[in-house]
Amino acid sequence: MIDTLNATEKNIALEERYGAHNYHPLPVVLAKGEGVFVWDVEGKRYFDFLSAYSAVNQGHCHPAIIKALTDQAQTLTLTSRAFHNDKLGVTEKYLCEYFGYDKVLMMNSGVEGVETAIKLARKWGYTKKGIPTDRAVIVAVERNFHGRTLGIISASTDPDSRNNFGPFMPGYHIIPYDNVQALEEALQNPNVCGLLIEPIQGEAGVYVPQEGYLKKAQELCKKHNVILMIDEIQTGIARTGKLLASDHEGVHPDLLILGKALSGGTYPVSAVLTSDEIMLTIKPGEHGSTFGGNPMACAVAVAALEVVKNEKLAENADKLGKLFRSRMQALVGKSSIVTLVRGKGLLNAIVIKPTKDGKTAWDVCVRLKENGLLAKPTHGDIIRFAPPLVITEAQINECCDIIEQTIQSFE
Ligand code: IF1
Repeated sequence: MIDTLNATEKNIALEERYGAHNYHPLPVVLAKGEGVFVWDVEGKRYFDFLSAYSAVNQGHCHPAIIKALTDQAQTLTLTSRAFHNDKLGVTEKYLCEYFGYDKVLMMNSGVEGVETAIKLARKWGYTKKGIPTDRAVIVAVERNFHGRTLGIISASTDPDSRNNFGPFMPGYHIIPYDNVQALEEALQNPNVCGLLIEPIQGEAGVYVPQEGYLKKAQELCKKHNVILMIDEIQTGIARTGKLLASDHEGVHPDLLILGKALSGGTYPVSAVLTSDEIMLTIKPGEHGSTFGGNPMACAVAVAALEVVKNEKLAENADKLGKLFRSRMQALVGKSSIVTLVRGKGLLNAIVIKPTKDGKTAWDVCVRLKENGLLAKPTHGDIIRFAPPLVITEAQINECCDIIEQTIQSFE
């Protein structure tokens, strides 16, 4: 039976038969990536408008990052932290100077960075703020997304992320996002050690908080001696038109969490950056990871950040994001199914109202695929558009043409 299938169907059938069903991908099988483009197994080319959820900001297979990866792979890949190596210290210095912090702790996946942040906040809460043992509270917000471990889905308000995974980790107080009064009230609790927020809620559907929310959060955290922990795993590394989304409000997080594009999508690299006071509360043997900060991770992280700086990706994201939103806004006026556009830099989303015959954001994404552009819906009616930040003005306009023509085909 399998022999009558084409390459796309064969690959999908293998995943169906042998893989966990923990995703519902669009029916496309990718085989090659370069810059803003990906190609499927049938040789068809697409604009990638998801960028692996903002992990490929520098474009697929960026030559400078791939060179760093392959050179290091032929030299020294992993020493563990039982010994020093010639890459970690220089990379730690590079990261601290690049983002303006005293120290960094490198991990692998984004969620490991988030878990590390929570452990640091609690450790600091007990040893520096004097919170009674096992009473520390982390304030998080509704519709958050910080990863998939039990420690952090314990803070989730999304049924899909939590249902039937209990019992959950205690020690969270969940408040509404983008609500200063709720924040003021929550931080009164002397047992609060940290506030964990995204500067823009990506997975929730690119929710941009009101101007001044981050600044107010920083002021309230200072007032109540609480660590402001900002998760820039998806919004950071130039995605929103600044190096960090926090930069739009001039906010310097007490503790910064990075991931995804920190390696340009070539390797899992995450990092937590903070002050000596907070970082040094964790002593030798109290936290770690086999692969955390390994020479491969160090090599690609430096190369990936050099690309961001040298190719002025934040400036490009800012300029082309404004162009993209203005063209999408024009679509809102003309279309009966696009009801809203929102975002910052090249992290944007449109909200799709089901058509009269019941077509949804999913159907729009399937047709976008047929028209040569890959995007994925989130929470049913939202389509996130996040191309690699190396995209050109001509390509953005070509992609807006594709989006407009596709939307109009549903009218
Ligand atoms: C999936 C989206 C989901 C993140 C923020 C931490 C993490 C993520 C702000 C954890 C990861 C990924 C995970 C992936 C799909 C994607 C995602 F928001 F980007 F769209 F799920 F919500 N903080 N986001 O966005 O980083 O451990 O994955 O490296 O789990 O389906 P990770």
